[in-house]
Amino acid sequence: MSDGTLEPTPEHRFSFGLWTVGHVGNDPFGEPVREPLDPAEIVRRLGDLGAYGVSFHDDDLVPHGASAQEREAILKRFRSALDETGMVVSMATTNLFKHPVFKDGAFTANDPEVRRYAIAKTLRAIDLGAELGAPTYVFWGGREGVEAYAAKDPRAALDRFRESLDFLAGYVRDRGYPMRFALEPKPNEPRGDTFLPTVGHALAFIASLEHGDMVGLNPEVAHETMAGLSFFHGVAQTIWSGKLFHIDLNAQKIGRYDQDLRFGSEDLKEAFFLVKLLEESGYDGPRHFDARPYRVERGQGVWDFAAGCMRTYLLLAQRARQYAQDGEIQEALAEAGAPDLARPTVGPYTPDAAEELKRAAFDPEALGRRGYRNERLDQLVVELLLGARG
Ligand code: GLT
Ligand code: MN
Ligand code: MN
Repeated sequence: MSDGTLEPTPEHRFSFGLWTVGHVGNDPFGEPVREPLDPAEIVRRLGDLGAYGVSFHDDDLVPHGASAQEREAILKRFRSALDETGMVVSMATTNLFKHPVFKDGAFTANDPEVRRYAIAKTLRAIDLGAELGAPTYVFWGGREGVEAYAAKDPRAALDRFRESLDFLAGYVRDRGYPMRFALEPKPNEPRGDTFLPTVGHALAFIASLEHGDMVGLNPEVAHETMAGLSFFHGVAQTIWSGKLFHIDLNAQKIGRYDQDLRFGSEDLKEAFFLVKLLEESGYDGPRHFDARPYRVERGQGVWDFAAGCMRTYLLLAQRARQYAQDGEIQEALAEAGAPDLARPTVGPYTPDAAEELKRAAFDPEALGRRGYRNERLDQLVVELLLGARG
């Protein structure tokens, strides 16, 4: 919850993936433009900026192929950075997309041996996350998809996805780890089509899981926006379903590749309603930034980016408080009928209530003549965001 200051503090629960500020700027067309950063250094720099947590993929922290001694040395360095700064590990996940073994998918690869390897890698990564105290474990199915539709029956793919998650959730329960799972939908990229492409698909899928109560969502701004959907509405439905376990904040233009831009750098109005929702809903999880500095940045530019994500969030939270106290906005909301949507319409069904409703006298012509003055309401929101309301 934001407390009114524009200085990020651990109470604001801002966190960043190691792969975000640590991104070296490679893209499908270009080579890296920045040097890799040491995870311990990332923890220190983010701690200085007022963040409270970091997240990582297994391989971000312990590179693929590291020996047991190397693993120990890396973890020791990382832990001391956490201890020194008071930063926490807010989430952990598995890299199931980079290595060629996953080119046909991980949990939904056609080759059963690849699927078994993906589950084994995830079991080890869950142990690593648990060892470092991660309360949430994210599943982004980067390679869980297909280009050639004939190559995969999507129903069989969903069976295998479910089987894997049931198995892994069984493991977490059995081990007694205090950890929940959060699925991260994405419509496409790097696959032509991804399974569980949107918040809605993922919510429906969770209802089919054996341990569905410990599985929720990690929606990402960029991913729903790529699908042309309202992220604000997607998150609202996730909260309404009791499934907002984590969130990936960034920015995105509709119709582009996954841009992962600095939070609030595109579509400020959508970002405003998102922050207002998070702040007013009682969501107390991390405000996690899954974004990358522009490729033109080096050095200090990376930390400008990180500070910008947090500052924009706090500015929007400040605007949300102002919105609640603005008399004219509250009046416009009443004229739009916004508070009336919270009133039950007919209550629970009874035969008498149905009969009474059928007998009631309505005046649809009069109802149809009502104006809702949404133009005025929305203009007030725009003016609030532009700083024109005091
Ligand atoms: C990757 C992806 C993100 C996911 C990360 C977690 S990895 O950067 O683009 O959206 O959240 O696997
Ligand atoms: Mn993400
Ligand atoms: Mn993304």
